[in-house]
Amino acid sequence: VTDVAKWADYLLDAESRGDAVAPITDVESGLTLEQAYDVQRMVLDRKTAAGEQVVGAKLGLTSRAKQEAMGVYEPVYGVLTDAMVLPIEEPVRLGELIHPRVEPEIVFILDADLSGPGVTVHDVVDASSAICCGLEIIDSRYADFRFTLGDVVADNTSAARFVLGPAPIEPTFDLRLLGCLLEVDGRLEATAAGAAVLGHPAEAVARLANWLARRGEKLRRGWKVLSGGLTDAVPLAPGRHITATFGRLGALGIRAVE
Ligand code: OOG
Ligand code: MG
Repeated sequence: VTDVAKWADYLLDAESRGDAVAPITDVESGLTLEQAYDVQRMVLDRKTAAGEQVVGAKLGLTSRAKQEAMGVYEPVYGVLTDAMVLPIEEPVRLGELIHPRVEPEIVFILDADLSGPGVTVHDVVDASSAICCGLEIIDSRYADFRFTLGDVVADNTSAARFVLGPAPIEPTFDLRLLGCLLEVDGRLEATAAGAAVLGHPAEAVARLANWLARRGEKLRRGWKVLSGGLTDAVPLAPGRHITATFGRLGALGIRAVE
């Protein structure tokens, strides 16, 4: 039987030491998706017991670019806490993390609860007072970012930090056509449109609300929901500067320091 508490401590320990560990499924076979979400939940419970507050949720592996890069072909979700908030203009401190990577995302700001089942794209847009651009800094606790579906779910889908764009706007236009340019040190690295995320980024949020219903949970008013990287992620290195420019949502940059 899977010892949920043991694996939660294993991952928390890797995070606090800043040292990557082997994927759980290298050590123990038979981790089910349900158990993986139980491990994720226990990691969160330990963090909230220590004073962290939940501020939102995230989806991962919602674009083909991300799925192919990581070799995991199913969308997943994780939880965001206040300890992961990176204020705008604040550099990413590499010493606090293991091997961070950055990815551009479309972020929904909810002004109503969303509880499944049956949540649609339309419901998500309706419940979102605003959307903004975001950069997620992911940092797998597993060596070389190598993991299976169950591993990445247990590890809160590599969540580490996120920064939100400065100018949220109402989602009153076609989000499928929202363009995204990703630049690294001023050089164009990747391009995408909103439709890269499951055909429509609000589809990701709708799926999340519907999955949460199975565990008796819901998306809450005030939460920020990251709909998933539109492009593959870019590794951070000292001095590196990464900028995402998103059509009507404007631009957002971050820089890494030791
Ligand atoms: C898993 C997290 C993926 C996204 O937006 O696709 C993710 C990983 O790639 O380490 O956050
Ligand atoms: Mg992400």
